[in-house]
Amino acid sequence: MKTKLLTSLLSLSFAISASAAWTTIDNLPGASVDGTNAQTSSSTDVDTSNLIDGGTGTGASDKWYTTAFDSAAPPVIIFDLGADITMDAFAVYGYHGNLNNGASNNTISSFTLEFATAAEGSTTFGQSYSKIDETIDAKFKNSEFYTSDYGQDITARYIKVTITGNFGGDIVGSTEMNINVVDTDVVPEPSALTLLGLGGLGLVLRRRRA
Ligand SMILES: [Ca+2]
Repeated sequence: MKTKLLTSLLSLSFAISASAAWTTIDNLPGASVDGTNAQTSSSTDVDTSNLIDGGTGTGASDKWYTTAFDSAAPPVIIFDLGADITMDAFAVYGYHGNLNNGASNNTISSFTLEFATAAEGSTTFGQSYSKIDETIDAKFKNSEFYTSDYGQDITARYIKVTITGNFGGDIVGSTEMNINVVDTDVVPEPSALTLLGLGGLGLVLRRRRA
C-alpha cells in the first residue's frame, strides 16, 4: 500500500515538473547557423555565428547584422540544431545598446519562424508545423529579448527565421537568438502520468476506506 501511494505521488511530481530551459544553440552537439541572403554579410565581425555565441553585449563580435535591409528581399537565417530538439519558445535579442539614436531602428520589428524535422531536411519547411508570424511593438536593446512563445511543443532540427521588418533603419541586426528546450527525458506524457498517478491514488484511498 505505502509503495503504491509513494509511486502515485512520485508520478504526480514528475508530471508537475514539466520544465524547459533557455539554451544557447551552439551548446547543442553539432549545431550551426547560416544566412541565406546576399544582405547577410560574411565578414568576421558580422557573421551569423555571432547569433549563437552567448554574447549579447554591445561589442561588434556579439552581433550579426546585414549590409542593407529590404523588406521585399528579407534576410533568412537557418539554424541547424544538429538533431531533432523539442522546444516551446524562441528568443530574438535586440541590436543596439542605445535606443535613443538612429541605430536602434535597425533592431528586428517582425519575423517569421518555420520548422523542419531531421527527416524533412533543411530545405523543406512547414510540413509538420505552421509558420509562426511575430510582430514586435517596441524597440528593445541588445541585451533585451523578445520571446516568441510557440503555444505548443515543437520538435524540429531546422529553424528558418525570416526577418520581415525593422524599425525603419537602413540595416537590420541582432545580438543573439536562443531556443527554450523542453526536457523530454524528464517529462514523459504528462497527461498520461497524471491520470496514472490519480488512478493509483484513488485505488489506495478506496482500499483504505474499505
Ligand atoms: Ca551574440
